[in-house]
Amino acid sequence: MINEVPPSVDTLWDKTEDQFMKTFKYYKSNKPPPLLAEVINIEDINNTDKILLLTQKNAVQEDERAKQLGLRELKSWQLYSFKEHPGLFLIRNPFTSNGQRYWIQKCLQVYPRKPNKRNIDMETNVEDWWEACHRHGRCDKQLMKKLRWTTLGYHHNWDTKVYSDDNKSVFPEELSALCDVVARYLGYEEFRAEAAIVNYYHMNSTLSAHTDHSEVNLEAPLFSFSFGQSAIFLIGGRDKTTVPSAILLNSGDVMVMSKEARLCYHAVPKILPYAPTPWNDEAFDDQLDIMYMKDTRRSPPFKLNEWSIFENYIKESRINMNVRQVLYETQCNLKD
Ligand SMILES: O=C(O)CCC(=O)C(=O)O
Repeated sequence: MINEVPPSVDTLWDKTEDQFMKTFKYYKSNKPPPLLAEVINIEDINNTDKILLLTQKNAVQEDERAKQLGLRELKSWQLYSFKEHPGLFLIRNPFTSNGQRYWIQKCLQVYPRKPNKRNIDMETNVEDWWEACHRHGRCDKQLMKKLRWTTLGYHHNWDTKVYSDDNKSVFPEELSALCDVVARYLGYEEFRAEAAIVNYYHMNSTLSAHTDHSEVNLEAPLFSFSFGQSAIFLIGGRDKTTVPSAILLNSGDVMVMSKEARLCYHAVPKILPYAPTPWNDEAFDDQLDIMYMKDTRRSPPFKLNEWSIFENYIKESRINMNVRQVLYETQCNLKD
């Protein structure tokens, strides 16, 4: 008879607690680079055992704001769900090229301006980061690389993870409208965009495993918009014992974390080059100017012919706008 040796505490811990970290390390590795065969890629029809295409073209109600926000007609959107992750949805790039360019410009030129909060505030008090990066016709690559996040609306407190009514700025109107269009498409009529983190990733950046639980209202969905280079996005369960799925996020993709998926651990272990440049697919369209193209708080409005400096950034970076509702619909502030 074989005497079974009980596993050591270490081995047990490995099998339970550490599944998320193990997968994170696997995909983060450069030497050797990870195999991508298990990564769910909605552009690859072989993944049909893991994802479901949900789009019902006939039932979709168009939204007149879509064009002005750089979105395609809603009936052309492709909405996917994930068999192993109830509550997780992905809308495959619903943006036009002009739309991608518009949001990339907003994230670089407008959102990292004071009074919005940035990681660089610890070491510099530049008012306008993008302008400072391009002062005197030069490109300050060092300053450019330093920006890792900007917060909008209720500012995320990275230490306490608690929002405060005393620490918020005006939430950008156009981003709120964008989320409202996406939320209504998914049947959320009451969604209010109240806090956002804009994440800036370089080719070697990662985002470690975490849950987003600071919001009072955890029933509202979270909207995550990706632009530029691609990312491997990991999503697991409510603790780190579940082996996470790896999902490829490409420029323009919108990830929605709702219901069971809203509080799941997630992370970004790797940024991958994305060969297509969907921000360049169509000619420039100045009609996008109609409503949201002007920065209502400051002039002058965007000049699309300045696109090349934004393009140089996005060719080597990824931007993610991560938008949340903080309060319940009945609340006006955190004290209500
Ligand atoms: O970059 C991403 O796709 C995820 C960002 C994220 O998880 C966050 O900001 O909490």
